[in-house]
Amino acid sequence: MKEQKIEFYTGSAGGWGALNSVKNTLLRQEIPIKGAKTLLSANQPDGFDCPGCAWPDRNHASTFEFCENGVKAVAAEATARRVGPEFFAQYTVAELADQSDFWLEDQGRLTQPMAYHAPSDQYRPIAWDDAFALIAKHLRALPDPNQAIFYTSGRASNEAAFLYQLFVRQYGTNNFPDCSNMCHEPSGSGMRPQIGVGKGTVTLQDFEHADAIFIFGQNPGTNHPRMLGELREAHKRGARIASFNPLRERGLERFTDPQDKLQMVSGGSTPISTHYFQLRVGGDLAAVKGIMKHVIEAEDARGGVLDHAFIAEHTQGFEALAADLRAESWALLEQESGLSQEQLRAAGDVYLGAKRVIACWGMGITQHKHSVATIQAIVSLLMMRGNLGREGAGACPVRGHSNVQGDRTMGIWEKPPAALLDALRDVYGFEPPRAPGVDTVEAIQQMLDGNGKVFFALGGNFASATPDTYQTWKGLQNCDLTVHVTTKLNRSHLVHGREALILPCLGRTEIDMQATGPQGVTVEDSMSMVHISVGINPPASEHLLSEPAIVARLAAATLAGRSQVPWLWLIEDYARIRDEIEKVFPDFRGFNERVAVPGGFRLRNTASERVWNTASGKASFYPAPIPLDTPTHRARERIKDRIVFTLFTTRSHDQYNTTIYGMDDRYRGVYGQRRVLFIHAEDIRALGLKDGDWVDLHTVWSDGQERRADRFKLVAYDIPRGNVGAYYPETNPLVPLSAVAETAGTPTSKSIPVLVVPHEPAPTGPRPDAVPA
Ligand SMILES: Nc1nc2c(c(=O)[nH]1)N[C@H]1C(S)=C(S)[C@@H](COP(=O)(O)OP(=O)(O)OC[C@H]3O[C@@H](n4cnc5c(=O)[nH]c(N)nc54)[C@H](O)[C@@H]3O)O[C@H]1N2
Ligand SMILES: Nc1nc2c(c(=O)[nH]1)N[C@H]1C(S)=C(S)[C@@H](COP(=O)(O)OP(=O)(O)OC[C@H]3O[C@@H](n4cnc5c(=O)[nH]c(N)nc54)[C@H](O)[C@@H]3O)O[C@H]1N2
Ligand SMILES: [Mo]
Repeated sequence: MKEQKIEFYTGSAGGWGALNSVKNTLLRQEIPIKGAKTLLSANQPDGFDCPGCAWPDRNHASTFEFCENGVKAVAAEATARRVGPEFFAQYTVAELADQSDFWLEDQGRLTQPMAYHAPSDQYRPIAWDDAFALIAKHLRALPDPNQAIFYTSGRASNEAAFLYQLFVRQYGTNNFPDCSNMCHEPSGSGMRPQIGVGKGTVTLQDFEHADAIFIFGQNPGTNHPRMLGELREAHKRGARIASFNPLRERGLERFTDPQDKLQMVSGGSTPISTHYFQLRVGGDLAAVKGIMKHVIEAEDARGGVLDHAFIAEHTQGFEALAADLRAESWALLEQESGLSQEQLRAAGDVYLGAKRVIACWGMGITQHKHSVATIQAIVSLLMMRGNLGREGAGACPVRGHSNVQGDRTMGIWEKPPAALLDALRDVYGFEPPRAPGVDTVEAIQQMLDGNGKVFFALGGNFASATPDTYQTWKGLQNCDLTVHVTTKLNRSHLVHGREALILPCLGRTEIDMQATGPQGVTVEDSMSMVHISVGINPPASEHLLSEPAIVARLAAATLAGRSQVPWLWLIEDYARIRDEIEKVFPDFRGFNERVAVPGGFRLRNTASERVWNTASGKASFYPAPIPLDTPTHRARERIKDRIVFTLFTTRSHDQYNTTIYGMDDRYRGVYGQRRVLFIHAEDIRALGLKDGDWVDLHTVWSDGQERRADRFKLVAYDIPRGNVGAYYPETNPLVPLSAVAETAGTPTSKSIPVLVVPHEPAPTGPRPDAVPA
């Protein structure tokens, strides 16, 4: 086992550390150096879209953009290791369930469809047609199609997602929980009523013109490394970059571009942030209000600060916002943000000093009770000076999964817009279900209630990614059938229904051969660019099917006699699927021709044209009171004699969501381990403990249920007092199902009230952790 240590990281993000890590990744996945060809094809016009993050490509037709974590994502898929029937014959499912998430994924690529065999508690091979027949039998037997649940993770291509939503709606339900429900749902929920689109308004070119870039609750050095290139260029141009984060993330401080030869040999690096605001967890709404209050006060004092023309022509609600800001107390803003009035005014001056401002945000904003209000405040801030719908300015929610935005565009949505349902009716001649379906948290509740009978997942790792882990597991185990379309073994395959299937699919890096030849799929990045992705590697096994083929064959088996859609003909040539997409979505007119251009095309974004698709035809300012009733506030009201901490859960540098690549978190100085708790040194003392002590975490919640996660090592860290941080998914058992963002339903994974107690072995009950250290 690797040495466990905590060692403060003094280098910049990127640099030789990144190159070394790539070398080790290739070795570990047993990818020969010629496998480097795979890496060089990522994000190339004739290659595949990187399955890592959704950050757009600088120039799709130029040289390879180096990205350490992109390499890890590609290598994880291109690994030489295999999990076939011989593997499954060696273990019972109970034995596999004793392994860590890291071990499970590390075994390699799945090669054949497998079915759960209860008498032996093992997975055994099954023929594809038999698998489809089994699912069809279950689905057709349900008295109500709403008893089936169809999850999606954001790697599915547009083509797969389009067929999937068409199939499921023809089958009869809108039950489409997806990873987006746990991710950027609040961005859409906040922006749609406010500015008429649920997506970011900027393009990569806007980053070349911005004078100031605000980054709220996002860790690009780990999760969107290619964004650092943009930030570095902006910094060199003299743009100001203001970061808001409870941790001083290395990637937001300094960066060495591994492609910059001079920096690499000279040991140089470029600073990223010009201003760093280390606010309190959940304090962003108060911080943004403080910045806005400074702007209003500047306007009231000297005038000429606001963009009055924009406000008059394009918006409504400004006076109410201004009145709310004037009345707000600095003391409250300071207390709730954890920043001083001076700091908030300094941030306000960065905003006022810039003609063009971009605001970016990530999970540090979306995973709170008041996330929707926070996002609307960020957009209001932009609008005060007309920083929306013009060059170099706008809103930039930085998406996670590489096609999560495209999946939503294609209709993977439990609350489908009427226009989509009308179009499906008109094009395909059936009446789609109109009632909304369940989101991710509601889906778990439905399974727990015994009313979710069939659970089908197009990708992802539902059992590990969702909140309230043991509740989720109970829900899944309550199902008659669970099915996972997947590339690698994960926890979700081991926490299964009475019957269960694992259906292995092609990854994006692989050649997808269909009747008319090799196929490409399309994806949409975080800035609404749609482009083609073509795999170059031979498939990991001859038995794999593509995701579109799996969906089409399942639809054909399930809807036999009920559907006019020529499912099997469509998958012979994916251009035919794109023709169907074009029939349903007007924005995709000329889809096949437009996507054939290297780099693809940008989908229309009305807000970036200052056209407001809202009820009022205008963009709205929304005044937002500072919430004083968050779960932490309430827990502190109840428990006065102990410290109630606010826990946020986050990603290490060596993971992709629930996929753990390794045990290091280099930029935060953590090596060889994951069960650590970042905590202020004074808080450790206040608890009567020492740095390095082992502790357990107990959620403070009021439903009488015990939620704990055990055995975390205290790491004294530069973090605000009263806040603690730890990695996801180890901490998911702590997130109550009922802790969700207002109006968006997103689990509040960045603010859980917890007690930190000295470690004691759990008396009974389930294993305390899904991922043993
Ligand atoms: N390599 C890699 N790339 C990825 C992923 C991955 O796991 N690995 N995941 C992908 C996915 S699906 C997503 S959604 C994105 C996620 O990318 P990010 O949005 O960067 O997600 P996190 O790592 O969860 O946390 C973001 C940051 O929020 C900060 N934070 C925590 N609480 C608060 C708060 O209250 N306020 C503020 N201002 N900051 C806070 C944390 O310190 C951390 O720096 O990345 C995508 N890309
Ligand atoms: N506590 C806490 N919980 C969180 C978060 C958090 O910050 N804190 N973040 C949330 C966020 S932002 C997200 S997006 C979700 C992620 O939730 P999911 O998207 O469900 O989870 P992933 O870990 O990304 O899924 C990984 C699995 O996808 C499968 N896979 C990989 N590539 C492919 C492919 O090409 N096709 C198919 N069919 N399968 C593939 C592999 O089997 C792998 O095991 O987790 C959420 N949960
Ligand atoms: Mo995400």
